[in-house]
Amino acid sequence: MKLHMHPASITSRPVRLFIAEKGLKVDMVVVDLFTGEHHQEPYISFNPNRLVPVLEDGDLKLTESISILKYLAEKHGLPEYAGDIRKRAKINEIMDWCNSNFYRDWGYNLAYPQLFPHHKRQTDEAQAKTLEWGLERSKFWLAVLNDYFLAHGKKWLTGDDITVADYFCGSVVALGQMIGSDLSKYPRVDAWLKNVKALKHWDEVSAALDGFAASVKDRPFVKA
Ligand SMILES: N[C@@H](CCC(=O)N[C@@H](CS)C(=O)NCC(=O)O)C(=O)O
Repeated sequence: MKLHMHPASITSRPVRLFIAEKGLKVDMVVVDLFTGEHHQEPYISFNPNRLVPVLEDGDLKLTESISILKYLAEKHGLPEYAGDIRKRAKINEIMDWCNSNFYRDWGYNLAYPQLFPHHKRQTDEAQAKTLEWGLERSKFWLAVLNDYFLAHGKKWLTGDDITVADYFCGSVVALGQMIGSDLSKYPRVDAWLKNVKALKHWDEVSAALDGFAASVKDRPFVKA
């Protein structure tokens, strides 16, 4: 198996972390996002989305980090994507929530327009309005995560056991650190994220992202 990824990619991180934590045998292939390798052949024929990660397992090719996480867990019979349909339904629910509701505002309307030139809006006014919207909606979603999904007071998102949902959502929520967000106003989110970050391979898998965060830490970000 091969994972086409970049070490500073938010959506590659949960897959790389899962592979490392579970000791899976997957070869890493770096796609250099900084030189635009993903916008050139042969990559654009390989993945017309021009995004990472992509998993290759023989003639199976999978885009989408969530699909990859679930496939890896199922292929190896791992409990992180459990067999019971009710438990699985809750894992699916929080991953869908995180990828659609939360990430859209937290990543694409708040963090990314400030971090990446190709996400920046074309006028100052459009940029300011996007960030204002992204900030308000992100605060709303963080409160939902804190007061609803994590109201059970357990260690992981769906209960006492870690699942692929913690891997995916943990990486997405941790993106806030790039713009200096302070999650202490959301104590259950803060405590849960600390559990994710305490995973043995978190630091090593996050090294490139931490380096990027350090390089932008003095910028004046709009942040939650
Ligand atoms: N929904 C996709 C999103 C993948 C994605 O956005 N990848 C980013 C890295 S985090 C990327 O490849 N960006 C390249 C670019 O924006 O040019 C997934 O979860 O795998």
